[in-house]
Amino acid sequence: MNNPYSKINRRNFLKSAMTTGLLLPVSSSLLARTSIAKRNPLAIPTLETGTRKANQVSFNLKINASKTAFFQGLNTPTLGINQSFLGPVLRAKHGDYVNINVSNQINQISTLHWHGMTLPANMDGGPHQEIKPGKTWNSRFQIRQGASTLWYHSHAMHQTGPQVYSGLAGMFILDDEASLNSDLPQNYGVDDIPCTIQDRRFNRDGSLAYNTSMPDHMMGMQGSTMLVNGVVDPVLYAKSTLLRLRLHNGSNARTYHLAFDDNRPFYVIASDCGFLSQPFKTNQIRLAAAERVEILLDVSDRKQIMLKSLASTGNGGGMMPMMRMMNNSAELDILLIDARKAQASKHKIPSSLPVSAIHPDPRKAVTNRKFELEMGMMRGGPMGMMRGGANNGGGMFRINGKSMDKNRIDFQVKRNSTEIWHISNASPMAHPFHVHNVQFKVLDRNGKRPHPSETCLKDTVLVGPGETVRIVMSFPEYSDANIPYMYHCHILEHEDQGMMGQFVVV
Ligand SMILES: [Cu+2]
Repeated sequence: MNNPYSKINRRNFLKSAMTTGLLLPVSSSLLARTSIAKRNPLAIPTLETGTRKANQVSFNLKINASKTAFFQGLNTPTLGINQSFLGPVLRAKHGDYVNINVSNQINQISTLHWHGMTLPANMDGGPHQEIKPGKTWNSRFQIRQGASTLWYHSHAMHQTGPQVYSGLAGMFILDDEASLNSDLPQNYGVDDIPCTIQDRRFNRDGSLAYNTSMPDHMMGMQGSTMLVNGVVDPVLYAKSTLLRLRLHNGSNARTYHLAFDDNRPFYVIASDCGFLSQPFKTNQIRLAAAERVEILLDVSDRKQIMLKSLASTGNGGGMMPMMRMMNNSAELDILLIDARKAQASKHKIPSSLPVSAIHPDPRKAVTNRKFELEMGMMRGGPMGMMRGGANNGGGMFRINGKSMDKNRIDFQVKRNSTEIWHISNASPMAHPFHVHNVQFKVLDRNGKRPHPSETCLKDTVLVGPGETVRIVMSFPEYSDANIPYMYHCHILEHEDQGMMGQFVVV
């Protein structure tokens, strides 16, 4: 994607680079908002539905290194999948047998993980399915879950953060009969818009800055230049007065507090792995790294509105002042929506939504497991972070006292069984906890009911400092005593530094 739309000149770029290069975050709202004439049309990713024979669908993906012109006159070295930055939107249907060839054309080991997908462990694309340079990996599985907005990304051991940051990610949309027959907007790129939201930091030469300071390692990599689908300062020229936005937080670390600048309400219809039971009306939603929500947005007043991330008092609150200061929680402009020429939509906000899969039943749980998320500074004070190194097999980022070890299976679960996991956060910042292969239901947060937007099936849940979140999940029928699935923090720098573990299903 050599962005042909880029109208950002060097001066605007330097403005951006200056704000992003400073240690202390500067709110983009302090700067003059980029005028609409200088904004870049939102790119709609290529929709890749593969080569189909009945319900057999084949995809060919190439991981490659290239350059992307985020800013006019500056070429940024990037990684991409079938394009220079990010990848196409893959799309398949419940019941399909997908066959995906992933060829690695970069000079480092990589993987592609199908985030949110139920599938055999050897097809998952985690750290154990590494693809060496020049090699091709074949992943085959049947889509056995319902309509949802999933995604895919690199999951290479210790390299997930830099590889995703450079561009190895894309959206994976699943359909089912109920969603296809529903009255929801579903005209791709017209009234059904994929939005992969990412923050980046650029150096003056246009290259991406990555992990340049201690806060980057500690808080995860954040930047104050916002991209949607790889476009800086994007504008979506709405074609319809009712938009379905698939909002995907593809950022390495940042949690967004999404709202529109006129505070208008919108309707959450789905989260990570399926639909809510009914649309949930709100004017603000929190979206942690790796989470997705689908919203319906009424723009029939044909105005220009800005999707923003509101300033927050930290990544979940309760942080120590030093960490709160380092956490970039400034207000950010994300996507301008210009609805002045929108055509009247034939859709309306529905009263009910397509029924998705059966939710796991906590009464059937046979096992309770406890997970404690820890960061180094909790033991031995802040200098513990600086020392790094191992203690009890643990580095600075741990789950239950241990850092990830590819050669250690942390536990076994039984196929077709139901378990309740208690995830506690003993660190001073929030962590988005992700489990491979399952869709779970959030039972409670410190004993309180979850937010209405979290009441559908999910694969990632944010756990705030001092919080215990209980989730229930039923493990599918796939089993493999040797190849594990991962569970981990989806702040990719935390994952790379050890906040990850592995389980096998037997
Ligand atoms: Cu984390």
